[in-house]
Amino acid sequence: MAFQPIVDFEAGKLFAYEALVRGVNGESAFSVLSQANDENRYALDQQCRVKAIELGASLSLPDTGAYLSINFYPNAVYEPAACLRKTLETASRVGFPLDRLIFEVTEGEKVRDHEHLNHILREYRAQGFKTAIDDFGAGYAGLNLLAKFQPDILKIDAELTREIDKRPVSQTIVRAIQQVSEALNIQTIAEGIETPAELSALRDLGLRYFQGYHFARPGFESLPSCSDSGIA
Ligand code: G
Ligand code: MN
Repeated sequence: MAFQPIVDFEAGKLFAYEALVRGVNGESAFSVLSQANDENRYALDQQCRVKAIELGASLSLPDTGAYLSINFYPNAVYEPAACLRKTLETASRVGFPLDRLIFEVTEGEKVRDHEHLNHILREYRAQGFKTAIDDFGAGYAGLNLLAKFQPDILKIDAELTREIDKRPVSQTIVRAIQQVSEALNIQTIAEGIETPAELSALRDLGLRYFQGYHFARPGFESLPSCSDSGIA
């Protein structure tokens, strides 16, 4: 597992660390996940969560004041309550506070059944976890999913933030996403920030939370700091 910071730029503090699965030789999440099939995807998804929470606890992540954000694959979740049992057991075994967990659902995988995803997100919320829609603007779930379920957090896809300082159309779209989110009381995180110019353009659009190489690359089995960017 690698961990990448998400910063609260307004408060000058770390907001969360996203746990990202890595191969034994540092292969990307995409490479690891594409080796799973319909039979073992559920077990892999479970194992990733267990590992993220165990490692987060052993790196004293809760002491940083940041949340731990875990990705999950909706098609790997059969029955959310049963699926969460192992997560809850792990958190309790290693002493990881449950109110410090965020679950991100990625739209990258075609969501076969919106009702199923809606059901999962509602169950996670009922358990007191924060919920996030990942890669918003890419993939399949987009506005239809948002109309059905309003998560705590929307993560705006890196494709939309890439060189946003030079792209008036992206600015218009992100401005609109920000307005919708504010009206729905949803926090937004801009993903994939690589340059000061992107950060500055997004700050002008009212964004507060950021993730990307500009702040820190994912740290393999470590919690990178963002002190170079003035983040405590
Ligand atoms: O789909 P999701 O947003 O969870 O994917 C996160 C992936 O994006 C991670 O594998 C991470 O290494 C990568 N990533 C994070 N920040 C940046 C960035 O600023 N630029 C690029 N190119 N990739 C990034
Ligand atoms: Mn993610």
